[in-house]
Amino acid sequence: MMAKNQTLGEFIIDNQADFPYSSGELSRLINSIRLAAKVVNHEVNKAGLVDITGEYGDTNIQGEEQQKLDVYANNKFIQTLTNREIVCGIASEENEDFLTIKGCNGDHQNKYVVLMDPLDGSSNIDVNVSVGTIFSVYRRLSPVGTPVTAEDFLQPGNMQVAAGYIIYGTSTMLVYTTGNGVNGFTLNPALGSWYLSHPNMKFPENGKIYSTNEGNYIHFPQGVKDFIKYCQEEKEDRPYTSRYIGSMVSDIHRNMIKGGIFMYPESSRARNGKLRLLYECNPMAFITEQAGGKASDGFKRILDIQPEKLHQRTPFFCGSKKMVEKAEEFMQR
Ligand code: AHM
Ligand code: MG
Repeated sequence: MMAKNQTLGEFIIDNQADFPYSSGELSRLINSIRLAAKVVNHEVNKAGLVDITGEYGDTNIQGEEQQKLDVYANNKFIQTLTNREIVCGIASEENEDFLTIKGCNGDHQNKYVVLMDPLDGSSNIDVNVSVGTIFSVYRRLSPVGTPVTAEDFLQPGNMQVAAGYIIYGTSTMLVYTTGNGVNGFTLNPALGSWYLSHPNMKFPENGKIYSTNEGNYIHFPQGVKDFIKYCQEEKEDRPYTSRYIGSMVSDIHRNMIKGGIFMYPESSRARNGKLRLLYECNPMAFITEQAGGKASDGFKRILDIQPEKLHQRTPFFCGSKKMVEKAEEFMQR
């Protein structure tokens, strides 16, 4: 049931029975994410006021320089998730290895692992452009009562029980799925409440926006070059519009509402592209499929890839079904 002006809290209670394992734990997990998101949102909004932005000095596992807000968001989400008796392990784009979380009795009774990119697109912070948080949730495979293992995190995306993102944009939204469609909630910052603003979100089957970093054109595989030329051709409903924020959450969020395709392909400089399968592509692919769209590496379904490493990268094509199919057609020629 979807009441008007429904808050996220009410929505979670109303829809608890739809969760794959309706023990209430997953609800509590989503609850802790919405809490951390509010705190991070508050900090992101202040970024222009206080001297919190800028390089932190540290380099993360990807060899990129971390900015202060990445670190802040990472710590905040870890802290909030750890304080609840739900999560037995967390893997983050900002940490080299996964973290093992013990319950308050020092045991390992908790059932879920969370993988996240605490602040994606953080190079956009300094210029006041939207950033996002991405999260992905799995049931552990290892026996309850034992410490988590790498296998708990290296599950294919089709095993996700929940995934979502927070977009810190002109308004702040939390969009998530538990495998039963996609719903979007907008934060009222004055009250600190999330309201159901985008029930049952769906990618239009086809679209007119393509989003990719065309500066890399020369390094793209021929299939991507040909698809881009197709998008630019004056024929039928083309040329399409090009829109690229450089903040994946925002690019995909816009495309989900308006219809479009987002691409971060492999290139002659980066054989597997840039984006991480576990922290970025799998959760966005789960949401995309739940919203009727499609997500692929150009050849096969993202959610069926068996991960081998935590920080594995993959080419990524994601968006309106027909557009992704068209891109695949060019890739596979
Ligand atoms: P990040 O995790 O270091 O922030 O990088 C991921 C971001 C995505 O949000 C975005 O789509 C992409 O990097 C942009 O990369 P590029 O500048 O190469 O186009
Ligand atoms: Mg990222």
